[in-house]
Amino acid sequence: MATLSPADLRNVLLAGSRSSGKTTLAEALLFRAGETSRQGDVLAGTSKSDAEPEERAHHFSVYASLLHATQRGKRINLLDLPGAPGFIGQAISCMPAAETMLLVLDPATGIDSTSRWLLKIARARALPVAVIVSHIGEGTGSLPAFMSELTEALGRACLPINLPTGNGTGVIGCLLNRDGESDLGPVEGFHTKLLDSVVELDDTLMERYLEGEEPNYDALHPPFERAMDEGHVIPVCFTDARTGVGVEALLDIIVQHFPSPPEGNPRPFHIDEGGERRPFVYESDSDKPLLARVFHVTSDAYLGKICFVRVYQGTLRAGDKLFIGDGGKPVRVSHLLRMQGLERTEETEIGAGDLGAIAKVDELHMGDVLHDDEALNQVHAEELPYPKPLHGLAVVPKTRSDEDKVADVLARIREEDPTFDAHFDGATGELVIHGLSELHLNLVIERIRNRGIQVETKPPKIAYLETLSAKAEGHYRHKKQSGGAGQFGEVMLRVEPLERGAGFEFVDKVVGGVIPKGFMPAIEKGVREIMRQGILAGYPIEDVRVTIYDGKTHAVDSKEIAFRTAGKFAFRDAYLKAKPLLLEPIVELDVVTPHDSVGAVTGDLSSRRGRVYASEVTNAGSALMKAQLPLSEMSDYEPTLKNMTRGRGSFTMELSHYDAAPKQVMEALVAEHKAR
Ligand SMILES: Nc1nc2c(ncn2[C@@H]2O[C@H](COP(=O)(O)OP(=O)(O)OP(=O)(O)O)[C@@H](O)[C@H]2O)c(=O)[nH]1
Ligand SMILES: [Mg+2]
Repeated sequence: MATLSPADLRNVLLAGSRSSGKTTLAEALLFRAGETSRQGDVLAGTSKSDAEPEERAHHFSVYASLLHATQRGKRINLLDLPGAPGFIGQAISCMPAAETMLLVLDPATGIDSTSRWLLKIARARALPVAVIVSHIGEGTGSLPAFMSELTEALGRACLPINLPTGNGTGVIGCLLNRDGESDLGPVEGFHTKLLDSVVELDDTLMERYLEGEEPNYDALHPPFERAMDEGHVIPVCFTDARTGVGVEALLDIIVQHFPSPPEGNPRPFHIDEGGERRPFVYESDSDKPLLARVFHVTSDAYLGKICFVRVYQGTLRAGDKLFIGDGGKPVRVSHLLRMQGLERTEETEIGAGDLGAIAKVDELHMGDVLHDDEALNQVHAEELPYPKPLHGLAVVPKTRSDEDKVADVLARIREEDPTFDAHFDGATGELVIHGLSELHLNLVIERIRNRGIQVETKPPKIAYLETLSAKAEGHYRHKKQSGGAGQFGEVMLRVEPLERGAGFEFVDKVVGGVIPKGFMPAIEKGVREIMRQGILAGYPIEDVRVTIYDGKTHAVDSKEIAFRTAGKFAFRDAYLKAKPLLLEPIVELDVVTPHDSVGAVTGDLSSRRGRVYASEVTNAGSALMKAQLPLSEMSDYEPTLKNMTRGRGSFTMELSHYDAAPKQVMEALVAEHKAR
């Protein structure tokens, strides 16, 4: 496929809440652009992007898919993202690959908590947004109310660029056209509002416009595109992906009006030099040194690891030897792919501004920066705001061989998904996985089982922490001097609480060499070991300063193992005197519900030890509530919320902080630990 100039490319994300119509819209865009001969369908299992077994089984997206279509000689790269809140990690990792986020909204759902979360992240990263209102074929009677909800949520920058007509059987443009009637009223009013906003960014254009001159496309494009970059205009388009209404128009709008790679806000990179950090601005130019970044990772039975990359600057060529970050040794990139869902074609090169994939390079990982010039060794991409995985599940493989295979699959999923974690919990002997939601974890389990591996799961274990709330001293003498080589080590230490989140500090205050420096690492190792295991209830101990202030050594029998043991038990001695506490994770909850459910939702939250600290009702009748509550009280929240709100409530949650657990909770956990 031809390498296009960066100005002829458009990279867009299809984001939004579950079932808002992203995948169906992607199929419609591909079909209308002549890329496919039949429009695929999610329910029939024929869509290009929901092609993985788990997606075919459930009829919704689980993995981000990269697709492309050509319209008017320009290539649109589409990233179709899954909408369930548990998969938001993929939207976050794909954001740096695109110039525009198309937020697809079904008016029947309104602007739920996932959409609000996506908007917040996009805004914080200066990623321009356009709103696609889907499902207009189902009638446009409710659209005026929806439009006011939209303005309330996104601000006055939200302005239609086209409008539905004939009760959603057509669309009519309102940027370059002022005539006609739409389902939302005369086109002229919308045209004037949009133009008033756009010309504000160009003084000369503004003057001529005020004198009555209608600007043409060439005059309007630069300020329009800038208005999108600055968030001054958030264009709204109307579509129905089932009937095809507005789809062709959307293809045109994307290529004619939305930012190309050189026009869009540059995605943030920085360069670290001589201890200083300054922004690094790339140029969307295929002849410059290469700068690319991995934004998504998948695997394939035949090709192994596939890394999706965005080329920001320069050209990625098959056969090139490239540097990964400042990793030193270059790696050879032999296979470049252009993706159409799971279908792929080999490419010889991917130019600046374009998206593609690299196969079979094991050294490449999610988020890696690739380049071909040692001068770019210190260029780093900005950190992405991934939420912490909070839902836990213990996985029990059936047989020894399942155990090995599970470890393999989990390692692969960890590579692909920054919001997934898997680790072996030494304290409980359990293999524990963590993800963003129950659905997120269920799909991981399904993926394991789809590979013929047998596993059982156990209820989630909450990630409690232990800490202490007072200063105390501890002492332990480890002595084994009967028969054979002896062991001796004696440690006196002090423990004291540190601020929440401070972690661990280890201080050596021993004077006079009563414990030689060489044994300090062994003592620290012993302390860390027992802190990892926990003492009170088997959870890791955090936020503690440990000061070693005295001890004794034996000229012959003192060795590392003896001090490790002494350190461990001296810590235990001190810890039990230092008023230990259990800390529980508290989450920040954003709930969107119809306003008449506020009472029920609040009541339910307080029965879960929750505190609602903000509640606001929008003109459209939705209530936006903010609450904090212990993560342990969140089980079954999703079905309960759906029940209380006739299916309309939605929520997102993120870890807020850790707080001391109430006495009853602590006692129950201590008892549970003793019984194990
Ligand atoms: N009538 C109508 N139905 C639509 C439209 N868009 C999507 N649908 C239907 O809505 C359902 C969900 O559509 P999807 O395209 O899978 O939604 P999605 O946004 O990709 O969903 P997730 O991948 O779970 O986030 C399917 O049954 C579609 O056929 C539309 O514009 N009009
Ligand atoms: Mg989808």
